Amino acid sequence: MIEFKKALASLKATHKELLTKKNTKVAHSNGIYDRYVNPIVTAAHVPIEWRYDLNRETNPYLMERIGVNATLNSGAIKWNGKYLLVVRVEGNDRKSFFAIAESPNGVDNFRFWDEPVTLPENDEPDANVYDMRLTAHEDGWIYGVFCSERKDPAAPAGDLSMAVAAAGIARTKDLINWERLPDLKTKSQQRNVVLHPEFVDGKYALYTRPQDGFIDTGSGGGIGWGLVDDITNAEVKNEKIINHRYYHTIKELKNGEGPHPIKTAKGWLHLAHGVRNCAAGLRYVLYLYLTDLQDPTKLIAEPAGYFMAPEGEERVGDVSNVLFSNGWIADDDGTVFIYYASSDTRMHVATSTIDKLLDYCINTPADGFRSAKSVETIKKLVAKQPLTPKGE
Ligand code: M1P
Repeated sequence: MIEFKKALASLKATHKELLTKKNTKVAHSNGIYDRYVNPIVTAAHVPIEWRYDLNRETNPYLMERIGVNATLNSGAIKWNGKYLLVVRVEGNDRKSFFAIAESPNGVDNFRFWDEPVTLPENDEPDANVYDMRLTAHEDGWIYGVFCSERKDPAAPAGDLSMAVAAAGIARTKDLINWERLPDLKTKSQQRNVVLHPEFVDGKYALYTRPQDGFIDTGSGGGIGWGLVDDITNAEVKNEKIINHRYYHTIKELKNGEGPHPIKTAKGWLHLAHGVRNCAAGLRYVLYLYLTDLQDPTKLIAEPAGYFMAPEGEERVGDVSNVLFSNGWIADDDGTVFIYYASSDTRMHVATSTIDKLLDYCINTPADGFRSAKSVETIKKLVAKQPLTPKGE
């Protein structure tokens, strides 16, 4: 009996210590953004009430009854002055679900709300749901667009891994009660679908990612764009590729829109992920691009290469060598909180400002697609350096 009491006290104390741990910026910055020392949401942050039966009669050994494997790819929104993440929580059973974690300052003290999100199902239930992007749309609703995965009905008998990915759509006014709308209809499978926050030509606009199969984007070409008349019965009939993939770049294999773009004075600022293949497997990095304010499909600027790539402990996890982001928050003072997951395992934050991100986007050289061009770009930079007086 004393053992149970001691174990429970220790469990609670350890959890509290983790939740209240202060986060600080990493000393070194590249001038573009600041990383933070601690991950902000991990499996260990998940409430102990979701994992343990705390009743001594029914759980005398204080065993964990429901394990959590990872907390990753989270949508984000500023809500009533708080920084909210709609976290993809993945159980030991490999099922993901959504849960809201809230912080007073955006960089630490994230706490989950009392219960996970109850997401209504459609007629054809989802096997797995993940990677929700939140959009406070000008129509007054907050939309959550996410991946809904189901077993492929065309899978040959005995194949238990073939799946079909579609964009699920739900909306809410309070982030507690969610209305499920029909999944997006498009010509192909979809993942990484994101709702643009404004109407365009009086229609809802979606960033898409057409793909040939569940994993393979194949002829998909890149990040797409499509307009929808009725979000309660959403169908994209025509998709236009607005951010292309190219040979020998960080996104040659596939790419996908991150959170919805931020509206700035100089254009729509986009965060996306790019994927390439190598001997160690797929490598996911983050990149930025800028599109025209009047025509969000028109590319204005795109720096060469990645904006952020996995570093240090970020490199290792369930699916190693992955950075993925589907949430960021732009504060009124221009601070941008970039929420990203590392290696499909844990959540982190990096901070920057709108001004810095625009400067990065506009003034970082674009990809020349050849080694010789990269050398040319460096030589141009060297040639324009201010002369250094001898002795300095
Ligand atoms: O494992 C890395 C990521 O793989 C998928 O992303 P994409 O569709 O771009 O390949 C998603 O399953 C994502 O959740 C995951 O983080």
